Amino acid sequence: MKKKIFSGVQPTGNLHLGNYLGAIKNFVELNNENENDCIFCVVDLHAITVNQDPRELNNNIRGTVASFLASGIDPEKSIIFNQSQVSAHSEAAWILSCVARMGWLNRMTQFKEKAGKDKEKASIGLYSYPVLMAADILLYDSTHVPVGDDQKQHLELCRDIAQKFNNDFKIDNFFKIPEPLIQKEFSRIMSLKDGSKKMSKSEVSDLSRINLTDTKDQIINKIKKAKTDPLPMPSTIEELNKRPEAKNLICIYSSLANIKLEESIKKFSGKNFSEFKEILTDILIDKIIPISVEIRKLLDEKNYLDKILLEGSRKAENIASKKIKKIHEIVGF
Ligand code: AQP
Repeated sequence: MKKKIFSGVQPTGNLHLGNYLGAIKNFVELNNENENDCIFCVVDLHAITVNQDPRELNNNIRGTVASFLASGIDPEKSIIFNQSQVSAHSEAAWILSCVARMGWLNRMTQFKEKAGKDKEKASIGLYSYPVLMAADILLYDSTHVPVGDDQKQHLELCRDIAQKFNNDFKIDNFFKIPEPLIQKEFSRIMSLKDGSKKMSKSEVSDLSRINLTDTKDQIINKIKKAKTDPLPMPSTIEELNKRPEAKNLICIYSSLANIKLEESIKKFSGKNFSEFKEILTDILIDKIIPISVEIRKLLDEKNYLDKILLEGSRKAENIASKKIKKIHEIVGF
């Protein structure tokens, strides 16, 4: 069956190794399978759910496109565009927010984490973000959504919204019920400074993440400073599961080397972290530096990046405007 793939990335800063291993690596594989229709969206409407400097946001939109291209997404095969340029996203989000239930949204753990203790001061957009995400996916009749593990709950909500809309308006199968595509292993890369926290663009310390734009020296320095523990490298999965920082670094190695976790454990069992860190640094340099060099090159080609976004948004608009028209008819506008 032909897969219709949709996924989004927020232009909230430099893309990092977590975005790459959790999502973009998967996007590239799907883009390379010829039978798929892929749409990769720079979700700028999502980005403004927290404060953004307008000029930085503008640069980050191009930066995200540059990261897509440098990682291997081919704009001839996939649609690449930014969400704000296709108005159907905002419109569908409003209609779906009248279908989604407060109780469903109240369960979303990402809102609780991002809003923190000061929930009252969080934007309404941050709270209703998963409804906009559902609109993004459903407008394109997406069948599969490649995401990192942190988005699993939002995908479940999207499925619930689609089902409720189909039931409320008695139209079987109007919205396709999308399947998440979450990698079985290595779907959540953690901070280099704290193995219990997700690697994230918005984390203040740059030492917590490897950015896709990092230089060789930055990668060497960050891995040297990455948190470990005083014991030698673990020998079993059980042992690994009790040591979050060691686990994260071995997962990063396994994912980059495309090998099973068990194989990596066997390879490094009983070794010192310093020896392992050297090998990890080498593979990171090998895989990330070509991407980093290409991103820098593309960032100098603003017109080219803008042209890709413009062409992508025309193609996306063409699909989304038809779906939103049908939604209008169904709800009685
Ligand atoms: N640490 C991670 N490990 C695995 N996958 C991850 N993703 C993000 N962080 C990790 C996946 O990358 C895709 C794009 O994510 P996003 O930028 O749209 O939003 P996010 O999940 O909120 O990412 P950040 O880095 O944490 O951004 P900020 O700090 O701005 O909130 C998604 O598929 C996500 O699962």
